[in-house]
Amino acid sequence: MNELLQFRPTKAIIDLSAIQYNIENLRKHLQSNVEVIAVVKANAYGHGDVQVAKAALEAGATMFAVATPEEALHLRASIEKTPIMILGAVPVNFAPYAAKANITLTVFSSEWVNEVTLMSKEFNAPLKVHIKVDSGMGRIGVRTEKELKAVYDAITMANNIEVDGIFTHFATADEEDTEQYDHQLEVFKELVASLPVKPRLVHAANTAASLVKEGVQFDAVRFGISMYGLAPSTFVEKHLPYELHPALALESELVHVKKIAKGDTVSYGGTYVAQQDEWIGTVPIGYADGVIRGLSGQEVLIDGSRAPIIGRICMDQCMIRLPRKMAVGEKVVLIGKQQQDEIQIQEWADRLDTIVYEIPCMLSQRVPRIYR
Ligand code: PMH
Repeated sequence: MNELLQFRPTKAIIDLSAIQYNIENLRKHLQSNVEVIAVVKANAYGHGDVQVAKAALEAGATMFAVATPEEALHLRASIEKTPIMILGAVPVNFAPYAAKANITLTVFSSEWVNEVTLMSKEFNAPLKVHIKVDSGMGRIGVRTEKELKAVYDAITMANNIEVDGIFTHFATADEEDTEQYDHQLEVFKELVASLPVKPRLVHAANTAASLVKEGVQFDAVRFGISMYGLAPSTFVEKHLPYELHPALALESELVHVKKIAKGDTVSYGGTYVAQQDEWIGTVPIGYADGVIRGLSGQEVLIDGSRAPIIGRICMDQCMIRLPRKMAVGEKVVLIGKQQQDEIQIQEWADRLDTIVYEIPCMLSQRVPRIYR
């Protein structure tokens, strides 16, 4: 959206230099031949796929990962050459589009390969695939050498399909206990070793494994959450090899200020009752923007002080209790820094009893993303 055509003051500000800083530091941490696959699925975890991808490319990422065909095509419309892989299962009828647009697919079923083989004569370029190994995540992938061989052989028999990579995904790389992680790594290594030829790109590590584990970098790492400056878990946060710079801030402004009297109530249900005379500010952001009702009680920053969201959060607005009388137009920081204080995404995640990943993903399309 054109910044000049934004009238509502609510916005997410994305600092692309923070994203680049996080990638550049990852690259210093990795061995020099290890590639960085920037995970930009779900609109780059809510940060904006195209803008993040371009910034990541400048910082040295060599491939992008998304979740769906639609996400891949959306990115391909702006990114001409860099390989884009889809991490999820895709329907057979997407294969011709993938071959044409140089989109790499994830495969784990020989039936899928056989169906695609029937159409592959018409591909004008070979279809690149990465074989997914389910080493213990229990989501998608081949689980045994036999299943792997069946998929691999089916691809070898097809003319126009090329194994570009093989990968797996860890369920517990961000936890202190390494038992399941160790087992998954073992299973993956065994399955990779059973292939007659090593594919170009073997990859397993997500953010957590890339930052805190040894011997798991293989040819590439898939860097998601910490590209955006967020630690995958409190365990990883304690062991980070470098400081992360959060990329997202969420800001708005007061659109109305009033004094209410002791006993007055605020918002739906009248659940908030003033205990004394109070100054209340209205902020034009609500649950339709992703500031869900569970965030009632969460503080915001205003003129360097903390002010709580009071009463029920409405669809498009919420109210905060001000430390004193303030002017309409006063800046409100819901996520990010103001003066000496900062509200981190972790604080929201703790309040909502969830993980940091969910927070930027839940900021809706209505919140314009502004790039700095
Ligand atoms: N690779 C795969 C296959 C993924 O599913 C994800 C994240 C990543 C890499 C990146 O992980 P990171 O952000 O921890 O670096 N996937 C998800 C998910 O499905 N739910 O939460 C995160």
